[in-house]
Amino acid sequence: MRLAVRNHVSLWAVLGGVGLGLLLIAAACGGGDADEDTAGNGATGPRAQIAMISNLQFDRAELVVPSGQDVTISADNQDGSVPHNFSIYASADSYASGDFPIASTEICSAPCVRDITVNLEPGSYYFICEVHPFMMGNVTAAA
Ligand SMILES: [Cu+2]
Repeated sequence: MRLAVRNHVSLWAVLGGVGLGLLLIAAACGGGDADEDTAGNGATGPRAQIAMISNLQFDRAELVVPSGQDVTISADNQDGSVPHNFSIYASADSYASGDFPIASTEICSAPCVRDITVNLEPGSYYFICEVHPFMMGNVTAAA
């Protein structure tokens, strides 16, 4: 099960790299409508923030996002030079059973910021750093 998750993280890291390349292209060609786009990915709409801070922890255990629309979550790794990622799963059980995440950033070493965009039905979800599975919390999607 852990192997499956690790492979998946690698896949996402690859996809993230491809995505980053596309985003850089998009940024180079983009217009001036990205005032709120701190990561340069062209996304608009609601945003949420979470940070990885010193002593291997997130800056919050609860993240609330609007449901039923695209939300861009910025994961801001501020933890020295420590690698982290940010993944959302349907539940803790879903993570534990080796399911794929709903969304996942690549693993990057601080300082780095990585965005994911999710569109969640109302409800509770689980977030975790897959490098340090003790770093976790809940995402609540609410209308
Ligand atoms: Cu971590």
